[in-house]
Amino acid sequence: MADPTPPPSPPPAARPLPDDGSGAVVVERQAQKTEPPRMFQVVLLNDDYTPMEFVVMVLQEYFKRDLETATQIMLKIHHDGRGVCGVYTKDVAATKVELVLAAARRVGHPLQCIMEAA
Ligand code: TYC
Repeated sequence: MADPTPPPSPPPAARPLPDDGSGAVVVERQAQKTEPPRMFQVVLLNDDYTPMEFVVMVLQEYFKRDLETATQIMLKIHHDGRGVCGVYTKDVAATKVELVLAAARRVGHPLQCIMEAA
């Protein structure tokens, strides 16, 4: 009895590389297709209870700010209600938010840290 399943078709032939006859192989350039990654800003929010020193420490430890810049950012948050700590790719921003919230909760501070599209 005949086998009802047809034999598998051979794989499609590989597209030949361009050949200028010189024996050299030329690989064509691909048009650039990658977009730059979307960026996210990490924002600290003001509250009435988190000590200023803790916020300055967070800005130094997690956002690599020097003491003077960290103090300026902290004071901006204190006066304006919020301030940008840094701008990062999505995964890095999300990790920083988690680390800052964990550090604040460990010592009982209500500090709020969010990320938003830059
Ligand atoms: N407002 C707080 C205080 O007076 C200080 C503070 C600054 C808290 C920045 C949070 O993101 C913050 N102790």
